[in-house]
Amino acid sequence: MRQLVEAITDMREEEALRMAKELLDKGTSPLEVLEDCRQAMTAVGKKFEEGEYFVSELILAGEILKAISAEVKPRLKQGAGVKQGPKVLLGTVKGDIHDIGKDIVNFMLDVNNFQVTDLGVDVSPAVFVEQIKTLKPPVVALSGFLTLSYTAMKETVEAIKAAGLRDKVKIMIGGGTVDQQVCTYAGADAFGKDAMAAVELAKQWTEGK
Ligand code: B12
Repeated sequence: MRQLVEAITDMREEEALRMAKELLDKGTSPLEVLEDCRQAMTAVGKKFEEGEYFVSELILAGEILKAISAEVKPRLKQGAGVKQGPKVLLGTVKGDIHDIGKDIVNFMLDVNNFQVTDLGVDVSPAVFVEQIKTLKPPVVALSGFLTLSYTAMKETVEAIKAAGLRDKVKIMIGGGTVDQQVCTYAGADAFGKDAMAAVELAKQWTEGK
């Protein structure tokens, strides 16, 4: 597994994809493969901070991760079919275009039978509000990887409040360095450190409903 982390970190795109496929084919848990990807992304982020990698490497890392995610996703699916679970409205907040973490949250919720509406990236507070009115989801999930996104999360929560909808939804936030402090700042109900945490929170908030 260590080798996969290294292949991604060193930008050996084809090799990384081949390795990931081989691991999955021989029965390695898809979640373990995702964990390797996460570790590699942390290493890539560090190299970027240290000036060894540039935005082009971030883009390539994003592409490698998307390709691997596409292999992982079908293996996590426990049979397609009409989703009947509670609705979750998901999106990356305004000003932020990171979507890899969000996409993983999307498919983990999806395989756990939630009906996810993914609004994509750079989603303005007004669009979240509009979609809450239309879809009436019990859970809203905001993703963001930039420090700037904390403000966007706060603005989104405030817009939901201003629209009189705050008591109709539970709001979770996550992505990158989001923690309890950011959660308090943004006025969200909880933060989750990974996609499984998102699933746990959504279950907790909707059980019995
Ligand atoms: C790939 C990447 C990119 C790609 C994104 C591609 C894509 N399609 O997403 C591209 C190249 C586009 C990019 C652009 C930029 N990036 Co960038 N990027 C990254 C990188 C390397 C990885 C992020 C990632 O996808 N990680 C993989 C996922 C799987 O990680 P994860 O956190 O474990 O995900 C889990 C949790 O976050 C959680 N989660 C996610 N969302 C949610 C939501 C909820 C509700 C819950 C509960 C949980 C949850 O679940 C996920 C799955 O388990 C990070 C470095 C890092 N270490 O994170 C920098 C990083 C986030 N980027 C950074 C920067 C600075 C930028 C740019 C400003 C660079 C530039 N100068 O242009 C731009 C910003 C563009 C914008 N407006 O958004 C900085 C942010 C610094 C900061 N504090 O603000 C970082 C930290 C790099 C660094 N160390 O400096 N980036």
